[in-house]
Amino acid sequence: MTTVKKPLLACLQGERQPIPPVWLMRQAGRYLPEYRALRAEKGGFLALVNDSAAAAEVTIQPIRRFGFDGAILFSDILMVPAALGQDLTFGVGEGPALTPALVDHALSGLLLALERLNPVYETVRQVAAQLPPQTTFLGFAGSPWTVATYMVAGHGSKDQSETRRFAYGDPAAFAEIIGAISACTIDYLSKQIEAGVEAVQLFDSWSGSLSPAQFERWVIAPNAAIVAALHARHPGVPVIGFPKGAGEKLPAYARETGVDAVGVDETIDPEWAAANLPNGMPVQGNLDPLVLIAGGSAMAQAAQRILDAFADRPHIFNLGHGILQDTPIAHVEQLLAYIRSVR
Ligand code: 1CP
Repeated sequence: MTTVKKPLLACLQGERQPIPPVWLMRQAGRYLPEYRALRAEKGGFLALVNDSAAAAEVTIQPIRRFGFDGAILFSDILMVPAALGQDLTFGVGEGPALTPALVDHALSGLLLALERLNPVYETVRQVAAQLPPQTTFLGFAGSPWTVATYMVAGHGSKDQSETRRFAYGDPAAFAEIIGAISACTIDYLSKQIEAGVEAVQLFDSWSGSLSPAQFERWVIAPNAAIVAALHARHPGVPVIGFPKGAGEKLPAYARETGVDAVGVDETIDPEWAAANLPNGMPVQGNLDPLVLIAGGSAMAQAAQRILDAFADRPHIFNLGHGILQDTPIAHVEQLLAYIRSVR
């Protein structure tokens, strides 16, 4: 049997690739007409996530269209709160709602519903059976702090102030929430790996709102615990950490959590990241999703700057945050052609 090389997986394992492997955060989603059609047919986002055959199809759609080096499981970071016993809904034109919100309801009052994650593992098995052999399959979960911001407030927010206040006001109760999310996340990611994903990413979308001491306690410490548990159970399976908004705290995050690779958002200068992240550590990022919408020479220049800055280490080309809904498909094609042709 010949084994096919997977450039993204090799890069995550520390081998620099001559052409950086590429995938885009939120690459399965609303900028794709084939996604919108299937979502309408299934009657909404959660119906899509819970229908494993449809979720597998959505995971593969961007691979079929663009040939990205990585496929990311189609699910959501809020499946963990659902498994911990909150009811999850997405109202039309609104963000997610989780009830009861933990700002006024004890964690101990929730009834665990881990079976709500079973359709996700079935999606993983179906995708793993269908992906092209050179494509790396990525699982994911939210990091405890980011997931907690939704569980405590019951909804998304711009500055996470309800959850930050809760964490200062009752750190013992908040530590229990973080502990419960962490335990569930370890189990969830382990089962994704057992079902067939080859690497996992921890999304910490709201880590940028924390003070340095709170960042140490609610971002670095729980992520370190999750990474250690995953490495013990699944040696060799890379973990990507993406602490969006971490800014100058990024090098400490990279050193102290034990992640194998670090995601860099678009607010960070790639040359600063290259100079300040541990030598040889794989980095992922960090094109501004808005310059992908602009396209043309602005996009090519921004992409080149990132390619140059990370030329000496393992680099996975990605956006600095999720792809936006109004991104022209032609610009995604041009970006891929550019990355794969330069040098
Ligand atoms: O079709 C739709 O209307 C649903 C939009 C949507 C999609 C496509 C949601 C609701 N979730 C997802 C899928 C999703 N979410 C993926 C699958 C892979 C992919 O799309 O390629 C992933 C990795 C996520 C991760 C996620 N969900 C994050 C972390 C990453 C990030 O963008 O910061 C967060 C914060 C969420 C919560 C969430 N889910 C959905 C929405 C609208 C939100 C954000 C709510 C808010 O802004 O607070």
